[in-house]
Amino acid sequence: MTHDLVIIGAGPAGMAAALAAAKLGLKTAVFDEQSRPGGQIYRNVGDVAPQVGRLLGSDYLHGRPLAARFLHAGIDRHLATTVWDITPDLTVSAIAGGRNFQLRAPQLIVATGAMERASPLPGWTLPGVLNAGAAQIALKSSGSIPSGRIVLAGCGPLLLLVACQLLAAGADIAGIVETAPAANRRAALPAMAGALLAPKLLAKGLAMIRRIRRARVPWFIEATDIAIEGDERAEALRFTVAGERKRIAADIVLLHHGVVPNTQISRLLRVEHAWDDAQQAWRPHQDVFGETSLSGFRIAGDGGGIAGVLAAATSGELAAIGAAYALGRVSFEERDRLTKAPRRALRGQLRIRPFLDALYRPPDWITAPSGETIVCRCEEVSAQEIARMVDLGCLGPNQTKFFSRCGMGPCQGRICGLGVTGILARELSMTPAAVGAYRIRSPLKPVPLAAIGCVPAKESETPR
Ligand SMILES: Cc1cc2nc3c(=O)[nH]c(=O)nc-3n(C[C@H](O)C(O)[C@H](O)COP(=O)(O)OP(=O)(O)OC[C@H]3O[C@@H](n4cnc5c(N)ncnc54)[C@H](O)[C@@H]3O)c2cc1C
Repeated sequence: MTHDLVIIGAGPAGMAAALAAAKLGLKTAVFDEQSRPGGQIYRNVGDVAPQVGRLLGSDYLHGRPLAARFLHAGIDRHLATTVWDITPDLTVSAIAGGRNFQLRAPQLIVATGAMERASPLPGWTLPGVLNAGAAQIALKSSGSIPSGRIVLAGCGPLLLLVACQLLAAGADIAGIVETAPAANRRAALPAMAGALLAPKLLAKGLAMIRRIRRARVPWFIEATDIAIEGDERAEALRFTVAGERKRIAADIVLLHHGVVPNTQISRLLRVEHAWDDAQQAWRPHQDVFGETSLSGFRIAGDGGGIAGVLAAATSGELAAIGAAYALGRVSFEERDRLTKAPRRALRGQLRIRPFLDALYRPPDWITAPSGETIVCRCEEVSAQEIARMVDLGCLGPNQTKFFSRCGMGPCQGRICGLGVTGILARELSMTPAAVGAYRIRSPLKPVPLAAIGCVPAKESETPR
């Protein structure tokens, strides 16, 4: 084997893991499908135009030194490289520039982060409707903002952050429609004490609220019955607030209902997962060094549970220390000495989480949609069709594939998976944990047949 460690993902978790591994003398290869390091939060941070960097804010620019250190640490990087398969012996198959190659190391850290939860509601498949994160990606990657009147709808800190960043970029925001139910605030109260121990994060939240208020953007809370109107494309957002029907004309609707761990790889490798009720998502079982139920396979960052950027970097560091210990490069005592500070830091970084999870818990009509709303976008399967499958004897998400091809499109169930579990759990009066999740198979991402038809036999063929 040519490497000690393979890391997938060059976001804060993957970069921190790679830097810690390099410091401990591990020969590490890092893969990321983006052409630059940074992940979601620090996307393009090393190359962003100064004025765009300024409007994205100090939290974004905070990633610049990390990305620069990563690029100059002599780490074997494979950017613009998509991982599409991993076998239980930790052989990673990836594709770059149309060429497929494989690499295997005794330790693997998967730091593939989070993805936005789908927002299946009437009209969400119309042109002009995007995830809020997609608008942020365009801003970070090319400094561009959607043209026309924009309405943001959903819940979560990222919704407000994107609103502030778009306002700073001069976008025309016609309204913000929050969907977090009133009960969330009551549920979040007991977690307030933990949040008060994270005053900087609370202050950032309050600053975003002040920024939006100053801009006098029409702002609605506790909205229900949301639907996007339009024939050929989005024309308006309709919703109900305090029993009153409302409508905001819009050219672009940005939806967001929080982020959830990207568990495609951990599902592919069949490691144990648990249903996290607070985050309404699955998370893989891990020890403090990120190790899963498959020996040598570790997860770092938001892919192991949503905890934010600082915790992502800390968990990357811990996973690298765990890998070095497993490889015999550090002693038991050394490992414990090295992990004291990051473990303490991680406890602090997680304090605000219960408060945020309770305050921004998505409404039931998003986690378990109903009616004619499309849930599986790839195969165009509606919520009521999925519910009907229960009457036909369908007991779990994998059976929905046979009944309707639901989850079998190019996204491999990434978008619809949680919604299908939610609908089945409601219809069967079972918990999501009992209903289960899609069984994920490779390829994780669409790959050209021509590329995988010529898998190189030797690791030496790995492109540098
Ligand atoms: C769209 C979006 C925008 C976000 N914006 C913010 C923000 O502005 N501020 C904030 O505080 N939090 C933001 N978050 C939350 C955020 O993801 C983090 O807390 C933080 O980036 C997590 O770091 P990470 O290293 O775990 O994962 P990420 O930063 O997501 O990094 C994961 C990396 O893995 C790579 N990857 C994934 N799958 C593969 C594959 N198959 N092959 C190769 N590479 C792969 C990705 O390209 C990515 O670079 C955002 C989340 C999303 C989904």
